[in-house]
Amino acid sequence: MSAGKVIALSGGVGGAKLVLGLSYVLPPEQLMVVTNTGDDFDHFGLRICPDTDTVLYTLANLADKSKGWGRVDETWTFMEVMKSLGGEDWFNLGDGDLALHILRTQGLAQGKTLTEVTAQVSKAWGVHVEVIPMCDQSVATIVETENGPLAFQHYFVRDRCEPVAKGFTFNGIEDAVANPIAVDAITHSAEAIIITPSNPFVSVDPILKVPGMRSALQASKAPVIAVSPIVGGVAIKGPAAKMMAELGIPTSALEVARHYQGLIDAMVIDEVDEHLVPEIQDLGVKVCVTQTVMNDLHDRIKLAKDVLALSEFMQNGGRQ
Ligand code: FO1
Repeated sequence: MSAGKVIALSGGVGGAKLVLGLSYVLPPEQLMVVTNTGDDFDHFGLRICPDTDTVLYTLANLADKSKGWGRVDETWTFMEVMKSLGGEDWFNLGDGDLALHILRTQGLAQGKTLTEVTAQVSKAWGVHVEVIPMCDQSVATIVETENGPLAFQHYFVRDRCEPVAKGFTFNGIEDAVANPIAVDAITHSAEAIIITPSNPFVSVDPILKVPGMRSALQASKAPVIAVSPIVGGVAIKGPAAKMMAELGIPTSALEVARHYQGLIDAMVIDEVDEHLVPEIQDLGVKVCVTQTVMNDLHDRIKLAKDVLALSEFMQNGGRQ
């Protein structure tokens, strides 16, 4: 494989799994992860960046593997005391995790960018893969529900994704600028762009909708490959399938391909969805069928290798 960069667009838990697999297969300088910051919010005066942190914890081997988010071996004294004081306790901030949010909030208050603070944390934790927030400006995902608009973490954590979703708004996105580090890599040094199996509507779309991002991806010579988060009509994790159903979209990998049509050159779908190959190909999208469910590290590495093999095939003229 040539030595261009593999750029992964990632949300939280699902995306981080494939990113970890990629980190085992590629030298760190060849991998860049662009993270969704639409989930970011302020809580107790602290700036929380769940998807970026999930990727950082995962790559630093500090993640709580059972939850997928937060730190391993976490303690919860802060939350217990907060609860005893009658404070808000719907969003769980572990004691160790708090240090990260405090450091970031302090750094931002001192005038550092989110990119700079993220690089500082990466360096401290020995994460050599470049983790780049999609932009440095504040973007807030709002879930339009039948009960009215909900800030993303209120919808996702507090209300457990129960309200019926009717659409999504990304507040502040029109004033945001695609991270220049990501755009430069996409434009000048990308050999593959991978849309990880994160939620297309609330994890990947914010990244794609930051002004400057989609045009950079479309202009890139590198193939854009999406991994479907929908397998056998259900989402591996999270509310993607529920959202599709509520938006009146059939819950299938074919619809994920349609969602990304015009942007992606190829798509990786699971073996159980093999029957969808002709219809996805009819959209002008090359398809690779493999096992996409990542139960353990072996699965993550295997899927990473499959995606990279597809990318190499596309670079060698397989592009439709
Ligand atoms: N997810 C939950 O389901 N419950 C929580 O209490 C929770 C706390 C939390 C704290 C820090 C952090 O970085 C992430 C956290 N998450 C929690 C995960 C996160 O909010 C979501 O997984 C993402 O925003 C969706 O990708």
